[in-house]
Amino acid sequence: MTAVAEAPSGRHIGRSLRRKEDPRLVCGRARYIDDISLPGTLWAAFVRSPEAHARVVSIDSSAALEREGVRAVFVGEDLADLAGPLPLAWVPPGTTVNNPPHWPLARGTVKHVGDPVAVVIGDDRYGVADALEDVIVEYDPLPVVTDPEAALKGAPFVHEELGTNETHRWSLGGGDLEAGFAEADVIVERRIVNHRTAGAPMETRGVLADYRAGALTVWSSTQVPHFLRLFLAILLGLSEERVRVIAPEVGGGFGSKLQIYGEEVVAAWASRRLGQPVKWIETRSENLSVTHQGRDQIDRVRMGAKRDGTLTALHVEITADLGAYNMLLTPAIPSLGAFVMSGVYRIPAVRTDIVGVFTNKCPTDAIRGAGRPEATHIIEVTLDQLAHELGIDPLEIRRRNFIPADQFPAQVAVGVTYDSGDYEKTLSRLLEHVDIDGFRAEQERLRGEGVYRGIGFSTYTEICGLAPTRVVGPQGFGNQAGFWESAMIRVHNTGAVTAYTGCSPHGQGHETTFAQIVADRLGVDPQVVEVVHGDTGTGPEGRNTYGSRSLAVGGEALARAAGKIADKARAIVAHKLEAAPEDIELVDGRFVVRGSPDRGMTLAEVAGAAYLNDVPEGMEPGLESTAFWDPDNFVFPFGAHACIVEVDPDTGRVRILRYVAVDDCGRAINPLVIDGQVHGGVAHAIGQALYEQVVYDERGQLVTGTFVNYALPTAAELPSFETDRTETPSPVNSLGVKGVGEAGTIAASAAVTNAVIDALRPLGVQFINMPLTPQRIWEAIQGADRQGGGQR
Ligand code: MCN
Repeated sequence: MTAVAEAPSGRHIGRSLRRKEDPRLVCGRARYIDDISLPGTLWAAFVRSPEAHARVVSIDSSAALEREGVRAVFVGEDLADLAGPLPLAWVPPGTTVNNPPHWPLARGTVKHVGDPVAVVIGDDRYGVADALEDVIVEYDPLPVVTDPEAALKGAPFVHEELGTNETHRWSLGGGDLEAGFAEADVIVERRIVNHRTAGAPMETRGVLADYRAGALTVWSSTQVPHFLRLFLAILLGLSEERVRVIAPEVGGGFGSKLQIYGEEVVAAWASRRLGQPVKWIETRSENLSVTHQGRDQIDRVRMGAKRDGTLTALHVEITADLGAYNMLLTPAIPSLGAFVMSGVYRIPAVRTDIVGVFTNKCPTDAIRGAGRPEATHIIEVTLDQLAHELGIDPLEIRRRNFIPADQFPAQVAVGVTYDSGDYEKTLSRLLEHVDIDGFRAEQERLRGEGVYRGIGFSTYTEICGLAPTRVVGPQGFGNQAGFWESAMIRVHNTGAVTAYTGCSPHGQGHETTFAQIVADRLGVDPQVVEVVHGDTGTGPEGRNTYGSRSLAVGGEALARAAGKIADKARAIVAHKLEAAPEDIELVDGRFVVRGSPDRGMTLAEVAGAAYLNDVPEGMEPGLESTAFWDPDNFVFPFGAHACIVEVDPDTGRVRILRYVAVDDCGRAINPLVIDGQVHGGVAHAIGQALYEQVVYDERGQLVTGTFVNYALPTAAELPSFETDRTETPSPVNSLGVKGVGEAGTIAASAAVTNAVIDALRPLGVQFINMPLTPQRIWEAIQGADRQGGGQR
C-alpha cells in the first residue's frame, strides 16, 4: 500500500470555499445540452412501444414522411451497418452472462414499454413530436413477465431464444458459513425487498451529434464522455480520435447518465447519414420510462449470532431484477454490494449468492450507490432485527461487532482489505448530537399519549474510488480496461492555472474542490485555477465520474500533476536564485530559499522564466505536466447515521423529525461540498425509504411515468439535516481522502427503516419493507398479529 506523503500544508484544502460553479448555475448562465444549437440542426423523436412484450409486425412511416419538415424515419433494420448492439462492458468476474443483443432501435420484438422501434427526424422539434403519431406500428403482443421470482420458474421468456429468464449466477464469500451458523445461538431470517427506483435527475438526457468532414462531435448530457467516445467509435466504425464527445453542463445524473444509450448512437448515426447535426432532448416521461433504473432486488437474508450478540455468519441470496436487457454494467451492479457485505463488522463467514433475472421492464444499472445501498440496508436492518431478538440494544450490538480501529488495514471475510477506519469514533461523535437516553425516556412518555416516535441507526462502510487496475482490470476481474485517472496542468504566463481532469462532474463541485488541491500544491489562489472537464478533445484520456471515484483517483492525479510542476518550479527558482533545488520550499504562495524568506519567486514569476526558456541547462521550457494515477486499493469511507421519526398510527404517515449524519471520508477537501453531497445523498435514500417507487402492473405497463405518481421528495418532506465529520485519513493516496458522493444514499435507508420499525414495535409491527408509504404502514399496523416476515 502506498505510504501517505506529507499532509498537504497549504491553506485551501479543508476550507469551506463556496462553489465556483454556482454563480453561473443560479443565475441561469450555465450551458446545458438544450442551450446548444448548431446551424441546420435537425430534431429526432423516438417512436416507442406501448407494449411490454410484442412482436413488431409492421411499421408504416409513409404518413409521417408526408408531413412537412419530416426528413426521414428510420427503423432498426436501417441501422444494419452498426458494428454491433449496445455494449455490456463489465460482467461479474468469472461468470458468463446471457446477453441477447440490445439494439438502439428494436429489431423484430420489443421487450419493455418504451423500447424504441423507430426514429423520426425533421426540421422542427415539435414537428417531429407530432409526426410520431403518424408512424403506424402493428404489434403482436406476447406474454409478459414482471415478477422476478416467477420469471425464474419458467416461461414466458423475455428472450424466447434463451429458454430461460436467468441472466447469470455469481457468488462471493469467505469463511465457513456452515460452521458459522452451527455456532450461532440465534439465526434471524428476513426477506428484504429493495424496490426499483429512478435516477430522476433535474435535467433529462439529451444529445446533439454533428458529423462533418469525416469527424464526429457529440454533445451529450452524460457522466462518461470518454466511454461514449470509445463506443461511438466502435459502433460507427470510426477511429477513436475522429470522435470528440463533450459533456456540457450536466444537470445531475445519479448514475443514470453512466450509460451508452441508444439515442446517442442513433443521433450520431443519423447525423452521418443525413449530413446535418441531429439533436434529441428527452422528455420527463421518457426519462421515467427508458432511462435506466436502479435497485430492484429481493434479498433472502440469514444472520447468525451468539447470545451475547457476537456475529457468526451472514448469508444473503439476492434475486436481482435486471429488466429486459443488459446495459453497460447491469449484471455487475448487485455484485458491488457483495464486496462490503461484512459492513463494519467482524463476521467470520459471509456469503452473497446472486441470481440475475430478465423481466419485461426497463433495464436496471447503476443508481447512486449501486449495490452498496442494498448491502447496507440488508446488514443494518437485519442487525436491528437480531438485536431485538437477542434483547440487546441496537447500538450495543454494533459496538460489540465493530472491526476495532487498531486492526486496519483490515481484511474481511470476503477477502477485501478496508484501508482505514474508526467506527467507534463516528458512532461516539453521533451520540454527542443525539441524546439517546433522553430520547428513550421521551419516547416512552409520548407513547402513553398515543404518539409513536422511533430512532434508527445505520453504521456503514462502502467501497469506492474505482480504480485499482490490478483488481478491476485484465489481471483482476478480467475487464479489458485500466481504471486510473488522468490530469494535465498548464501554468500560463500570468501564473493562472488550467487544470484538465479526466473526471466528468455533473453537480459534485470539482471545479472548486479540485482547484483547492491544485492551489495548495502550487501556492496560488483557487480563483486562478480553472478546472476543465468533460471534453475528450481537451486533456488526456479519462475514466470519468461515478462510484465516488473522482476525488480519490482524479483529485489525486491532479495533486500529482501539480507536484510535478512544483518540482520544476523549485528547479527553476534554484537556478534563478543560485540555490540548491532541495532548499526551495513553498511558503505562503512563494517558492523561497529555505531560511531566506525574502529570496523567492511566485508561480507567475516562475512561469515567466519557464516561457522565456530561462531554465536550468537541459530542462525543457514551459510549465505543464501530465499525471496518471492508479492506486493500489479502493477507499472505504464510513460513518454513523441516526434518524428520528414520528409515525401517525391512524394514517401511517411518517414524519422525519431529525436526521443526523456523521461521515468519515478521510481528509476533507471542502466541508461545505461534503455537506452538500451528504444532504443530496441522504435525500435520495429518504426518497426510496418513504416515497419513491417505480411500479409496473402485471401487464408490464408503467404506472409511475410522471412526477405525479413517482413521488420525489421535496424540501417540504425533508428535515433540516444535521451533519458532522470525523477524519480518518486513507493510506491509499497522498491526499488521505476517500469518496463521499454516495455515502448518504448508502447509509440512510436503513436508518429510516429502523426508526420506523422502532416506532411501530409497541403496535406489534416487527418488520416492514420499503417504501414505507402511509398505506403500507397502516396495513402493517392492521395486520400486526400476522407479522413475522417481509412483504413486497
Ligand atoms: N470531497 C471533498 N473531500 C472529501 C471527499 C469528497 O471535498 N474527503 C468532494 C470532492 O472533491 C467532490 C465531491 O466531494 O467535489 C464528491 O466527490 P467524490 O466522493 O469523489 O464523488 P464523485 O465526484 O466521483 O461523484 C460521484 C458521486 C456519485 S457516484 C453520484 S451517483 C452522485 C454524486 O457523486 N451524483 C450526483 N453526487 C452528485 N451530486 C450532484 N449534485 N448530482 C449528482 O448527479
